[in-house]
Amino acid sequence: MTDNMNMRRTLLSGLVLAAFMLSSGSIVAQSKYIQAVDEYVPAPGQFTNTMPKADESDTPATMAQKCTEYLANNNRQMISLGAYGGYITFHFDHPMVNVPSQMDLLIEGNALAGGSEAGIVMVSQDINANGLPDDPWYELSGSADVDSIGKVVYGYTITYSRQGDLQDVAWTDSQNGSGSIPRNGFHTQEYFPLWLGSELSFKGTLLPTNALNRKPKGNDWLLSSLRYGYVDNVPNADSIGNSFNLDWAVEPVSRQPVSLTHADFIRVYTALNQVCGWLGETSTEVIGAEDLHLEASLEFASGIKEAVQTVKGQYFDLQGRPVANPSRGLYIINGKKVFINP
Ligand SMILES: [Ca+2]
Ligand SMILES: [Ca+2]
Ligand SMILES: [Ca+2]
Repeated sequence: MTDNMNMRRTLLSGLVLAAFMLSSGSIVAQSKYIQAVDEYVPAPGQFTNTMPKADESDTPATMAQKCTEYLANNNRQMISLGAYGGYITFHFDHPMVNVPSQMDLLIEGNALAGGSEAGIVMVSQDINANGLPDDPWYELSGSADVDSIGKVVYGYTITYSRQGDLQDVAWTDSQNGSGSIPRNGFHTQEYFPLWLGSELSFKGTLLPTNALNRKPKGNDWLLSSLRYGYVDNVPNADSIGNSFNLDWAVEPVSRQPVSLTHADFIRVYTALNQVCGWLGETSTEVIGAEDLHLEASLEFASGIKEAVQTVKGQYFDLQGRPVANPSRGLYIINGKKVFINP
């Protein structure tokens, strides 16, 4: 297939931030690093309320802003997602294109060898073109899907309940399990996220526990790395081990593969529910992310923009998809936004 045909196929199937393009007039994308954090919803944990620092006066908006300051422009300050389910959502200053058969995204954590605190990556497209991560999400399938068949729980849910100030945090889950995130002597602050009330639920994929205490009478924990496809799973020096491919996208529960031209939003969540003695709960950490092919992403975005703005007489929806017979709503034609009321 020629490059032109590839581009044409991309144009026809592509979903883009049309509103962003129209308002900016041209694609101004300068950075391969995170532009901003949209959401930070950590689970309880020994680093929660300290990475970043939080108190009762914080809100989802102030916490997202703090996380943006930590991660944007490759600032590389560490964010902890807490125990199972805790997540962060971020975006680049452009749609991140899926280059077929190539890794698209690098996400770095703080894993040491033998210290995997695996987190799962989710991706989403801004289908409703409102600039918010309120659209369907897909997971990037990692090696547990093929290496641990029958041991991964899909559609797992957990609920954490704050028991009072400075108490262990209790949890129950969809497997009839219960337990707690225990306090320890190293971290004396409240472990339940202070700006998020007293009950928190998360849903996702639960990986099989990876921790082994090599000295049962002492405390010598090995948290084995998975083979590929997880954040905070291998040291950052292993760039391939910290890279992700949009080709791996699947429906979160059915695991049906999904073909994505690009992603507008990226989410990472802690995918293990385990506590390891003095190490405490397993929590994924994130220090940054990078679009591995900025040039291709920009080419993708400007190709769509050109079609939307220069193809005459064709209606496009707000995601840049050509529409033959528009029903009632907002469309773009001849480079202008119009309201159609047939
Ligand atoms: Ca790819
Ligand atoms: Ca949206
Ligand atoms: Ca970690």
